[in-house]
Amino acid sequence: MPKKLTIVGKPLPNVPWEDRPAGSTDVMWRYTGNPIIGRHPIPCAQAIYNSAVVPYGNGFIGVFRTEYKTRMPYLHVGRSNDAIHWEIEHDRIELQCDDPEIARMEYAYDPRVCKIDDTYYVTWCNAYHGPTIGAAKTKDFKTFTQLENAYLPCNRNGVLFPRKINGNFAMLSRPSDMGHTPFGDIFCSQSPDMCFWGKHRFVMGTGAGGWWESTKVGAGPIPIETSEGWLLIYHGVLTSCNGYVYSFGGALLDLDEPWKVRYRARTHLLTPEAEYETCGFVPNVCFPCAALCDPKTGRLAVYYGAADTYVAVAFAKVHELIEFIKADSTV
Ligand code: BMA
Repeated sequence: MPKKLTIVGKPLPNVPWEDRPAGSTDVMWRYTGNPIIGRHPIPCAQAIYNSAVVPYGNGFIGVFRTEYKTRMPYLHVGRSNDAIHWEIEHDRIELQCDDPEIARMEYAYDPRVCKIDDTYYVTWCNAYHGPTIGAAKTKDFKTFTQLENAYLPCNRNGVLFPRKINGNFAMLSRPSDMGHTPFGDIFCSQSPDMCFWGKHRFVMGTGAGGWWESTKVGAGPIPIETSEGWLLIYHGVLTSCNGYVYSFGGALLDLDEPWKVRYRARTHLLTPEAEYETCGFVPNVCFPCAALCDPKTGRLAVYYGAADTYVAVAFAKVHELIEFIKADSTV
């Protein structure tokens, strides 16, 4: 890795990894063992996808979007020694909440998990008179305390930054509608306490790169702090004759004012091509929700939902990704 690039974070020598396949020039490539979670992984589940993982103890832990055979999604904890083979708990997460007004759990999907200091925050798409961003905190992944919903409905893809920025928590989100939302830009909001959110700033809209992101964009994994800015992997959506197509995009945001986009790649980083991405409940979906990174080597493993049916992993090297985004930037 070039000396001048610094990646912030604890060493993660056991990050899952495979080298780029021989002959490939892609900036991101798929794990050959994909999908890592297949159909019906636990008895109650139709499928598990769009899920978030983090390092925990000597291994890994995660919050998994578990779609029941009612097709209603809920959140389950999963554990792994290698971040590839996952044991998913059969019972869903029960949130502790002393306010019955927000405690009703109708559904929960597309979780992200963010460690800030010694606390893990979970954000997800929550039901409160429409979809909005629910939030909870935990230290042990056994007791989860529900916090206030961050925004008014409708909103999706709430993604926290892994540290306070200028004294405030910061979160990306994507205002939406009650349905499948044929529009959507990314905004950044701030909060002193994870309760009151404000200072809403526009980050990025659709279409800068081309048709692959012309319908809507939404933040993906927790941004990774580097000396070149916050590395943001996001999803960009195209509307085809057969429906939406979800691809990965990449951008670098300003470290102090993360609503300012410093660089944004014109071309997608990964687009549905593998059979587990193009065939499933919703074909042509690659939906990134988490990333594991070893700062020393720059090895990056991105976790994504494939075709609203599976969990899959893709790899990249952070310094190559940053070079790619800068060289290909529309900004
Ligand atoms: C979005 C969300 C995601 C899903 C995607 C593709 O609106 O519902 O959970 O992966 O659509 O169906």
